[in-house]
Amino acid sequence: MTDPEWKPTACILCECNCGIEVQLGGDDGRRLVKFRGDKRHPASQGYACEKPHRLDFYQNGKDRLTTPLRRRKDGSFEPIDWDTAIREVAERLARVRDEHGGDTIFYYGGGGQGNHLPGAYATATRKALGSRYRSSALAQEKTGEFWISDRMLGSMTRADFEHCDVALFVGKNPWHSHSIARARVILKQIAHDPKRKLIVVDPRKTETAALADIHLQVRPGADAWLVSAIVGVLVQEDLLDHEFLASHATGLDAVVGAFRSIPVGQYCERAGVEEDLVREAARAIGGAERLASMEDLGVQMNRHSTLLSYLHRLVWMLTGNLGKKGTHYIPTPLVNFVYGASKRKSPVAEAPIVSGLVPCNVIADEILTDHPKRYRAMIIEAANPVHSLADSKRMREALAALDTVVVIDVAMSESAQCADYVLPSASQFEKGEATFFNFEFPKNYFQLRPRLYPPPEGLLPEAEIHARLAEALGVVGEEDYAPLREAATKGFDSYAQEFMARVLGDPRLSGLAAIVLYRTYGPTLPEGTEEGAVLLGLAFQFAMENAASLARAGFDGPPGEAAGKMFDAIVKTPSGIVFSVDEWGDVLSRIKTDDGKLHLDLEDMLLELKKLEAGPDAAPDGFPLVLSAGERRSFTANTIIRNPEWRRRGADGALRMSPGDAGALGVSTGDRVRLVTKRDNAVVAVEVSDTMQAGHVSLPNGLGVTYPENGGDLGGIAPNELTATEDRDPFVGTPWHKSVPARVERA
Ligand SMILES: Nc1nc2c(c(=O)[nH]1)N[C@H]1C(S)=C(S)[C@@H](COP(=O)(O)OP(=O)(O)OC[C@H]3O[C@@H](n4cnc5c(=O)[nH]c(N)nc54)[C@H](O)[C@@H]3O)O[C@H]1N2
Ligand SMILES: Nc1nc2c(c(=O)[nH]1)N[C@H]1C(S)=C(S)[C@@H](COP(=O)(O)OP(=O)(O)OC[C@H]3O[C@@H](n4cnc5c(=O)[nH]c(N)nc54)[C@H](O)[C@@H]3O)O[C@H]1N2
Ligand code: SF4
Ligand SMILES: [Mo]
Repeated sequence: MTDPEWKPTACILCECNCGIEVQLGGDDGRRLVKFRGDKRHPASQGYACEKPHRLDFYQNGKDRLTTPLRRRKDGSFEPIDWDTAIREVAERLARVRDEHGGDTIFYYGGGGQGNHLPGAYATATRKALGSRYRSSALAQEKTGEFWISDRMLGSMTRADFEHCDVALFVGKNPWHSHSIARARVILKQIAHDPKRKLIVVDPRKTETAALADIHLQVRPGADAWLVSAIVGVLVQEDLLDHEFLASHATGLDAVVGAFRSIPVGQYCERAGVEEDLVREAARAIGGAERLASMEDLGVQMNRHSTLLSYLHRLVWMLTGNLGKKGTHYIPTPLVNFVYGASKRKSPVAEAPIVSGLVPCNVIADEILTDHPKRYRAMIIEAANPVHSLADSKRMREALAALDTVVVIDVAMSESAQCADYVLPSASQFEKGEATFFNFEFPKNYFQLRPRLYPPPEGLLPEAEIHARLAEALGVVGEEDYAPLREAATKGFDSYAQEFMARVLGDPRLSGLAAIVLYRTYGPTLPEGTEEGAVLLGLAFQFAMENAASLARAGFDGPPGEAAGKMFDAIVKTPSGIVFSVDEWGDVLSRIKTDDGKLHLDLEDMLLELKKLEAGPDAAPDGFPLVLSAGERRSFTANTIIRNPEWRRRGADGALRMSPGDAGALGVSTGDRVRLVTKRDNAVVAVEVSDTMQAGHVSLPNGLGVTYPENGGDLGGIAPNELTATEDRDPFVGTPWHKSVPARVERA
């Protein structure tokens, strides 16, 4: 029977987290049976793509974990009860800390596309253990962008595609991957308006490229020549916004000097795109009143990725596209997790730490060594690094070399299969949950989704898991909680006062604030939102830093009061609230460099630019093709849904190949081929597609995961069985997954 009540929640399959409403049904009332976009959600406004209709495959997957597990000596797992699990995990991690130092306990993950509260609670466990190094998926995609952004303007930026007249996407296919709210609606609006232009840089004729006015079908891996040619045209044809640059930027002369002599024609040829088309695109960009642009994995997981983040920023900075409606802006997220490089380096590889994250590609190197500072234990939470990081085999080997691996997940992921202890968490529909991927402008929003129903017996939300771990580690307990619980009964004001004095004012407790909030304020919150308690601390911080934005959203008063009002609205508004209202005029004053100006001339990047003169490397012997390992398609969502049947289309996870390359090999759609890289090889079905250019093959992301009862057919192959950790960016270590040298043989 289906319950006709529509319950608000969110889709968890990509970072947009569109608000949706669901009806529950099935024998136990726990199946997600009907879906619609939630019109009350401030960002998605009723929009949803085809994927949330299949969310029951996540919620009721056959590989959901049901109890804590401990690895036996023979490698198999045995169920244990929670008390045993928490006690033993705490003891083993405490022993590693005492013998080798807390900084040898590495933390990976903290949240996927829809769940960022685990990472917030894990701060307490990490504090209790003295764990200092951590990473997440962001350190294999976004850290180059963060680092460059931080140096050029001291902040992150996003773009207002809804109001732009020229939209530029570089290595990004928003039709499928979204990343901007209501992507398909906005793309169609731009495409169908003759006064607006859509420019796409992608080696494939993607769904987005098919809508474009100008498709720059770059040779895979050759974007650096293409984007420098675009900047070259902007400089050489003087399409710069001199007035804007004179008041808001420094370093223009060095940049103009570097690009004045770029051989545009030669660079276009190297990029495989006609010079006339590149000039047309550059003129459209230079002439735009309002340009909005975005780069993503096509360049961020590719050769020259950090240089490309720099070149891409030059494109819109030189043309003055910041701080006006329809251009770029500096958002006010609830949590700012985008910042630059720290002075500290990773302990073994001495790799740069950007935004607090160790580059994913060095993690295995930091374990598989006899260096005294090597990591000895790892906590993996809401992430699947054995599948998602370069070189899965090496990652497995690294996990096997550790003293203790603890995985906190909902399903028996590839990473959980390598754990010593697996701690099963409530799913994202069985607890209060939220993400911090909110960067809208001028109105920014936040949604705390209440759970749809309690978790089954045996599963705990991460907030509870971390509270129990910290308590078992002996760093916090009833005596700390009691006065705060008492204050909570007297209302918000007295709680806030007591919290400031006892927790924030006490160095022993301040690092444990998340779980103190959960234990003492959580119980006062509306049913099903208890895990939102940590947001109270974040609301305080936001109120201290962004009082004006908060007040414009209706939450005014001194910081404590404004934060209290905002938090109250969050826990009582299940479809999400607008918590920050900005003005376009504020954007330029948010540039946080030392002199408040855009820094255009990054010396190391201009040196990198110079190196392009030598031209692209030749393909290595025996690998004539370029493999993009990890394309977003209609039914892919990282490894969030593991049952291959969830995919309505593309169930076999085929390798896309151009008709010419397929013809030369004598294969057609459905045939199986052997895909070979220097690291390994695998057999996969082929899809011959005229969206592909000759020499380029492409595999979907997130496939080839184990699933019970599928007869061993994983539905596609796991891309990182074929990738290597050393193929990475020289600056921030992001992988080159989009241009892996490869060859294809008949199977
Ligand atoms: N359906 C779906 N949506 C998702 C996800 C998902 O798993 N499934 N994942 C989410 C996540 S975690 C992320 S980070 C985003 C990523 O979103 P995108 O970056 O848009 O995703 P991809 O398809 O990996 O890569 C984008 C494009 O890069 C192109 N590309 C490959 N090689 C090159 C190259 O050399 N140069 C250029 N210019 N382009 C190249 C590919 O053809 C592809 O169209 O998507 C999010 N949205
Ligand atoms: N070759 C190649 N590799 C790639 C990419 C690529 O394009 N090519 N893309 C990369 C990108 S951009 C990303 S973002 C990463 C993603 O890779 P990861 O960040 O490792 O994440 P996911 O695959 O999303 O795995 C999320 C895990 O969280 C679990 N989970 C779901 N809900 C919950 C919950 O409520 N609590 C807990 N504790 N766990 C939960 C799921 O079962 C799953 O195991 O992959 C990257 N890897
Ligand atoms: S765009 Fe992303 S969050 Fe929105 S419905 Fe589609 S997969 Fe879900
Ligand atoms: Mo990602």
